[in-house]
Amino acid sequence: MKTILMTGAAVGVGTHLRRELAGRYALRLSDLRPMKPLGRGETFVRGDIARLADMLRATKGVDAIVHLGGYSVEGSWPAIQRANIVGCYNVFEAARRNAVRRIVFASSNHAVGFYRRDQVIDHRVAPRPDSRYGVSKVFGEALASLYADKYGMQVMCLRIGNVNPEPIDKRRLSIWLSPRDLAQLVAIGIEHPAIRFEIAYGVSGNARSWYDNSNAARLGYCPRDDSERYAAEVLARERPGDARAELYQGGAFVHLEEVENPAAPRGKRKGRRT
Ligand code: 15L
Repeated sequence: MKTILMTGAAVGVGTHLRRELAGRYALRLSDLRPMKPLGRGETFVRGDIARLADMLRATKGVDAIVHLGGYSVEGSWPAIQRANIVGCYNVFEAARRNAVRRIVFASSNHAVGFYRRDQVIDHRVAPRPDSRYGVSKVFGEALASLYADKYGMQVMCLRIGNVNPEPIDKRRLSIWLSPRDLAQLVAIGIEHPAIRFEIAYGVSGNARSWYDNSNAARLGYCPRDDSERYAAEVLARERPGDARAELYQGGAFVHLEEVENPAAPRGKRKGRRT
């Protein structure tokens, strides 16, 4: 059984993915926060991605890395820089030094969030980040490309939409990714023999998608879920939003300076306007 390091495993996407991948891989979980309880087949290495020494320890002896760690919404430049620029570099560099050749990188829809909602985009479009956070994801994709070309690493960048058991609003009807479809994409990134450097959209087979996800399909992705079955219910509770957010795929990231951060302590989660 392959051993997979999952960074940023303690919250959000990591929580869903642990459940979906249980029994299929031995999971080495890593996070800043302590994690308990662990499931069968899981081990934990506490580590800060902003410290190379921690990442050298965490990546030693694994078969592949699923890099979810970092700052997961728009935030201040120091926060983004530390977690998503320095942190991302450390994960790739530690992998190289420890001869780990496979990485699935959690990029984001916000790398291309300034495309309009009336456009359908594929994996070849130029990046149009909607935030400092989006810029950091473009940086991660560029780093993946460098490490693939220069060091022969095999990297799948998933421009993840929104992972949730159900889509939560109108925008997410277009970018929803169910946990089991997420797991399918990650498994492709870990297993597919022909991956060098790939970009794919991390979305389910949503009828309202803004993406031409043909690169994922080429690699064998066959989504099992479509947000449409939730559409009537989601649209019934939708309230009109900011006009800028409505126009662009990135939603509120195009105009907020800080976006509600689910990982922040309670009472400190709210977004801040420009
Ligand atoms: C993301 O990239 C974030 O990590 C996540 O927290 C959501 O905000 C998501 O995008 C989204 O666009 O819904």
